[in-house]
Formats: sequence, structure tokens, C-alpha cells
Amino acid sequence: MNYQDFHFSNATLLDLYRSLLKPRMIEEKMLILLRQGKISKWFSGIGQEAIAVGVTRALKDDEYILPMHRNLGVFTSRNIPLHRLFAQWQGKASGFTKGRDRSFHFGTQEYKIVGMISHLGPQLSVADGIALAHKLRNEKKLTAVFSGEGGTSEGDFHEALNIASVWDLPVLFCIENNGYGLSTPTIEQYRCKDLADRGAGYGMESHVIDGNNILEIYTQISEIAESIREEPRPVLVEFKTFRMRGHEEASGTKYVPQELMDEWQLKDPLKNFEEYLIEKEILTQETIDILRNEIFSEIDENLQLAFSEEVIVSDSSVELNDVFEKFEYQQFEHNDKTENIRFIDAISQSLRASVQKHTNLVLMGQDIADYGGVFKITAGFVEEFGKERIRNTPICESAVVGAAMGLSINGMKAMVEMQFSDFVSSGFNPIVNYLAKVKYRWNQNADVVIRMPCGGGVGAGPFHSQTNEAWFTKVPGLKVIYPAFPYDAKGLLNTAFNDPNPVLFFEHKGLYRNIRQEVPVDYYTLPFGKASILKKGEEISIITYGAGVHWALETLDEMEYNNADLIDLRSLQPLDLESIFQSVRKTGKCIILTEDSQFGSFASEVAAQISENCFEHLDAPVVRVGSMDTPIPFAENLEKQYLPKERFREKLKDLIEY
Ligand SMILES: Cc1ncc(C[n+]2csc(CCOP(=O)(O)OP(=O)(O)O)c2C)c(N)n1
Repeated sequence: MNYQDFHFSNATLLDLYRSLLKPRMIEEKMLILLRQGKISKWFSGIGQEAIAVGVTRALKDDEYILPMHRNLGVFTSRNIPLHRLFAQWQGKASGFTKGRDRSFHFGTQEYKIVGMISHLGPQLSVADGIALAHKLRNEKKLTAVFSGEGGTSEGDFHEALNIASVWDLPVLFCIENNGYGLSTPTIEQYRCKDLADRGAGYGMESHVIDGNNILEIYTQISEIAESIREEPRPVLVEFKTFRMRGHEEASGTKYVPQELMDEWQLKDPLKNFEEYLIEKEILTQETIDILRNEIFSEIDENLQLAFSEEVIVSDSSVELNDVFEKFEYQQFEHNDKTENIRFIDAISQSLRASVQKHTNLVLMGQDIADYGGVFKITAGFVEEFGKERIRNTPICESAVVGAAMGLSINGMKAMVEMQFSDFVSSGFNPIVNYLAKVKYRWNQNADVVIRMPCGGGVGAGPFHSQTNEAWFTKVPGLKVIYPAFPYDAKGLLNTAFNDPNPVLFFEHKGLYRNIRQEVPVDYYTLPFGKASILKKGEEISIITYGAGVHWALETLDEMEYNNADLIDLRSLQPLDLESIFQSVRKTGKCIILTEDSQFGSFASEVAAQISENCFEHLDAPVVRVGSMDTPIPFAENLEKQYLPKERFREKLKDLIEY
């Protein structure tokens, strides 16, 4: 291995050697503990340590680094106290996740490390968001993120590199090519010669680096890092290395040819470096023994600390309290001046006011900049706030949600406009697995609002008409808001931007230009989790939200029926159960109307809650009315049949007569 060409002081060389030795020795100890049944799972990075160590050492301590499951060297090179790492792996309180997530699945702002979620790829676009925040603040910092070669096959890889390139983000994308993704060899994973070749496809500088040579890595990454700091841009680096042990310890390496193992054994990054330092008389066996003893004692003492720590105490209220970041709702006073505006104007006003109020808020979405978005909600925003804050994105929902997460990690707020809520399926993974869970997992909030133009009745067919709130209402960690009137839309969207948690904000397209209301001109807020009682009656409770509210109002008008409570939920998560129960306990009959296809819809949850909590007050079965259980069709008569308005009228009549 070529170490000759790199020139460092002896102190630096010894320091790098120690940094390589430490993760190796920790791993050796973990393998023993695994055999003794004292830890449950281990993903070995033995033979790959030079990459994690070299990259981390080349970065500054206040630069974020986003490692993967074999990158113990990142954590040790940032000098995390070992007992905290061990406690993390044992699910104990002094780890980083209060026992809620395992292994390297955690982040820590203290050490500027943002750990992975199991899905691998989403990590990459989170780095984009972190880097974007640095860039917007002119901070001359880079962000390094890791992927295995297997992870590069995920769409997230493509999306994240593409965004970084289009936005000139200071991200160092590090691919650790270790030959296998679980059991899959590279030939079954991709067909380019080097993965670094993909850089050209993104218009991105790229490099191939020997992943087993600590000096080559440290030198080259230090140079690249300095140049990225000076000239913000993404760079792709492929580190060639090899996975010397199984995917995880239980899975073995039977599928790896012995010749490959033998070949790479000779390239061991620690052993070769050690031999070189001995040959150059920089390191002696005596120093090695001293260093090993020191590290051994450090591991041992810290292990004792972690083992002696009590098993974590389970307390359901603690768990439930940590799902959301604390948010003190603040009411804003406004004067009496109102104007008659459309639903869409209310959204636009709230966005404008929120971008003014929150100077760290960035809006992202397809065509939202000069074009003003497909619904023209952000028309004129670029002139007012500039293209840095009103950002057009490529067509890549997943990476944009990931970037929003990264912005939040790095102290900003983000809004993502889904062009149509149907397209959120392409960004589903980071919403339900990253944004929703990150606060609970490692106490990092996701200060992100995702706007969801949704709903049918507009003749737009199966992919521009869905109302998909139920995809999200069942995921702990997400707030879901669904207003039906301009007044509510403006106040609730303002609150969404004040709330530091992830909020999915559903806006029914059919209401955008059809519903008008007198709305305060001033900025004001409305609290989440409070339903609005639109009509009061004694005989029946009608519970609905979104377009359903207007269908119910029209139906009551047409029937000239005046004895119902009409409850507009407005906020689905949190849900105002108290108002629902109070009404149903009074009337004894209820009908829940949703635009969603009925089976498994949000109406089903409301019905179940009522059955469980109001059973003794009920005089009739709890009735749900929703759309048909088919995709939403295009042709006018088919769509009309699909949507629930007619069925609502029939079922309401039946229930009144029951
Ligand atoms: C989306 C997703 N699919 C599958 C898996 C299961 N899985 C975990 S790691 C892994 C292999 C990853 O290979 P690579 O990215 O090359 O990293 P390596 O393990 O080799 O370091 C697989 C298939 C997963 N975690 N996430």
C-alpha cells in the first residue's frame, strides 16, 4: 500500500493510527460480547475503518456528518464517550435514544452526527437540507454523508445527488464500495465500471479513492473539503474497500469467494499502516502495547459503566410525551377589519405572512418560484422574497422531504408543496419514517409543513383527485390538518408554521376558488385539535371535514332539516374527541362523512372512538358514509357515483327516521 507519497508529522501519523485502532478494538470486543449473548446484533466495519476515520478527521468538528451502519469510526473520531455508545447499543437511558432505537440509528447535535434510518437512502437528501442551510447562511461548511454501494441503487441516491447538483450544495457524498450489499455482489447491483462514473451524469466532480489507505483518504478528503468550503458544490467520492465479515454477524460470508477474502486480507487498513509506521520507526511494538492497553482500559471501564446501568424504566406517559416537540400555542390578536377572500387567497396570505414572520423559513416545491405554482398560490413570492427562499425543485418528492428534514436539523423551517397530494406517495418514506419518528427516536424535531392540494369532484381522475389523509393520520408523530373555510385555512396554516412539528396540511382543490368568506386582514392563529360546531341541533350529530362540510351544509339546506349538530373537525390529528363525544352523548345518533373511500378511512377511526366511548348513549348504529371502495374515476357521472354526497343524503334520512 502506498503511504510514501503522503507527508505528515509523526504526531499526526500516530494520531491517525490511534484513531484507526480504537474502532477496531471496540469491534473485537463486541464480537466477543455477541458470542457471549451480551449484545444482540452487530454490523461489522472491520477492514473499512480508514474511510469513516479518514473522512471524519478531515472534517471540522462543527460540520455535520451522516454515517451508515458500519461507520463506528465516525463516532469514535468525534470522541463520543464510549459508555454512551455502549448504553445506546444496550437500549439504556444514557444512550442517545432512551432505548427507542438500536445500533447506529441515532443522531446527536452535540457531536454533529446524524445517524441513519434503516432505509439507507433517505440519509442522502437529509445531507442536502443541512448543506442548504449552511449555504443560505454563507457559512462555508460542508456536510459529509455515507452510502454503501447497495444503497446507491435506491431512487433516493439519484434524487439527492441531482438536487445537490442543481442547487450547488456543499455535500460530500461518500460511497463505501465494499463489494457486497448483504449477499448481493456489485455485478448484480449496478453495471457502470466505477460508481464514481455516475458523478458525470449529475454534472458533479467525482473521485475514486483507495478506501483502505488512511493517508490517501485523509489527504484527499482534506483537500476536497477545503475546496468545497471555498466553492460550495457537491462532490462524489467512491471508496474502494471490502466487507471482511458477514452483513451482520449471524449471516456469515459463505457466498464470498475465498480468493477475494485472501486478497483483501492483505490490504487490511490497520495492519498495513501499522507495519509502515514500524518500518519508518515512527511506531514501536512498545508504543503499540501502550496504546492497546490504554484503549483496552477505556473500553473496559466504559463497558462496566454501561452494563451497571439499570435497565430503562418504562413509563407510557414519558413515551407518549416524546412523540411531539413541545409547542405552546400562541393566540395572535387581530383587529376587526375583514375582507372577502377565497380559500386559495387565505392560503396564499398565510404563506406570505409566515415567510415574513419566520426569516428562517424556506418554501420548496415544483414550479412554485417564477411560475407561482400550478395553483398560483405563490405568485409574486419570488419578487418579494427571492429565489433562495422560494425554491423550485426538480421532480423528486422524496429528496425534497429529506431536504426539509435536513433544513430543520440545521436550524431552519421548511415548507414542501406537493403539486398534488397524490404525489406524496413518491415522498411517503421520509414522511412516515423520518419526519414522524425523529423526535421520538433522538429528540430532534422536524419543523416541516407539507401542503397537500387534494380532493375530487374536479374531473381529474385517479391521480389528481385523491384525498389521502388516512395514509398519515395513523402514523404517530404527524399532525394532520384539513380546513374547510378560508378563515380556518388562514389561521390554521399560520399555526402550522409556528408549530415545530411535522404538519400535513390538506387543502381541497375544489374549495380553492369556490368558497369565499369574510376573513380578518391581520395575521391571526387558530389552535389545532379544536373542531368547529357549525350548526346546533338535538337529534343527530353530523361529523365531517374538508369538502364533506360543504356537502353536509348543502344537504341540510336542501332537506330543510335543522335539528343536527354539524361538526367540522378541521384538525384530524390532534382530534377534538371531546366535542365529538359531547355532541353524540346529547343526540344519540351520528353520521360521519368522509370524501375518502370508506374502508379504513378516517371516518372509521371516529366511528370506533364513538362506539367505545359513547355506547350507552347511542340510539342507533354509528353510520359512516364515504366514497366507493374503488380508485377515483375520471368521467363525470362515474366520479359523481364514486363520491358520497348522494349516499350521505340517503343515509342521513334513514338515520333521522331510525
Ligand atoms: C430500503 C431498504 N431495503 C432493504 C434493506 C435491508 N438491507 C439492510 S442493509 C442492506 C445492504 C446494504 O448494502 P450496502 O448499501 O452496500 O451497505 P453495506 O451493508 O454493504 O455496508 C440491505 C439489503 C433496508 N435496510 N432498507
